[in-house]
Amino acid sequence: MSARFDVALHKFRQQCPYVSKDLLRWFPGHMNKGLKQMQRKLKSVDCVIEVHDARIPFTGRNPIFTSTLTGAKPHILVLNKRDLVITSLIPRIKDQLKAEQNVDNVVFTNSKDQFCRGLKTIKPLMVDLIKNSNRYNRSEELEYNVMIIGVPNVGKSSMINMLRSRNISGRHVLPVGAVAGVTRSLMMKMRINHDPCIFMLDTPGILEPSVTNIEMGLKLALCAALQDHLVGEEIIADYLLYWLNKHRKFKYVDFMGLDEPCDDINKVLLSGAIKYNRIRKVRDFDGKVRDVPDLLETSRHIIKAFRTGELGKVILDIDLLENRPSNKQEVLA
Ligand SMILES: Nc1nc2c(ncn2[C@@H]2O[C@H](COP(=O)(O)OP(=O)(O)OP(=O)(O)O)[C@@H](O)[C@H]2O)c(=O)[nH]1
Ligand SMILES: [Mg+2]
Repeated sequence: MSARFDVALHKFRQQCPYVSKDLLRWFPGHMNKGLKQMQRKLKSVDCVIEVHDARIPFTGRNPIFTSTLTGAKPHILVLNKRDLVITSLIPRIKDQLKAEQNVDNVVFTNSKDQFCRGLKTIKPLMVDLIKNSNRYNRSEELEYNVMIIGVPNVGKSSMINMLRSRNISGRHVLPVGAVAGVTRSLMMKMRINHDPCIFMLDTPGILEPSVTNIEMGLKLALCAALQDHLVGEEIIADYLLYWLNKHRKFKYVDFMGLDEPCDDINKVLLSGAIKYNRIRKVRDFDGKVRDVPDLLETSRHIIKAFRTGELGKVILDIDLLENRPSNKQEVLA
């Protein structure tokens, strides 16, 4: 934290910015179709891996998964993008998921790091779970089918690409991308292991058809599970600013060229636009061209900085973590 300003002098919003639920609802046709295909495919699946964003371990998981897809099958919850979270909190998150949601198998991964220890534990864990499960109609089948599910953009396709053994032939890799909705249809079936023979089925990210909680929707938007332009970049940037101030995370102050923390998104964006020369030309009513700060581009800039970890590692769900640490400890983490 910078010594230039006295945090005690600042009062920050304690209430999440209000946003219409309509902006946070995104359930296009491909999700509806994908969900039905996934449900039909379930009888040929031996294990379900649910991938979610590690920055929101307690919110944003699609309840339709629990009610229709994960129920009777062995289930692993993979919390991906571990590189963006405060790792010292991982054991407590695991304990709480077990205690509150009865999730036994939780693995934290970084699907951009081929040496990630969490990634390495997934294959043996799923083989073990399948071997110890009742496979019903599939008990004679030698090959294992594993379905990867999750909300958009959490890293499902990236994870399958990483889990493929190096000795698997074929150079085909699944398309991945920073925008939600890259995988739009079921199901790329990809062999990831020879012995035992394991196939993974990639699926499109599926959100809940309706938003139950505005802050949960904003967290999903901030983690890029919805497409930014549908929610509005300036709205996402405002939620980010609210969250950073509330949790005393002040790396944005220098990043946006400010002298001290500020809770007004327009002032923060204006300062950032000047610092990064994000200026656009507009023609006035009298025909003269003038320069104005490009607040949309600057919003994109601060959102990207958050998503790449430049504004610090976070657990956006920190308020939902029981016996959470004091602000002082959080800042040091
Ligand atoms: N920092 C970080 N980024 C990751 C990680 N895993 C994936 N990504 C990035 O997250 C973005 C989404 O990855 P995808 O693999 O396309 O995610 P997906 O869940 O398949 O997305 P949809 O197909 O749109 O549902 C890409 O920009 C990846 O590079 C990770 O562990 N850490
Ligand atoms: Mg995908």
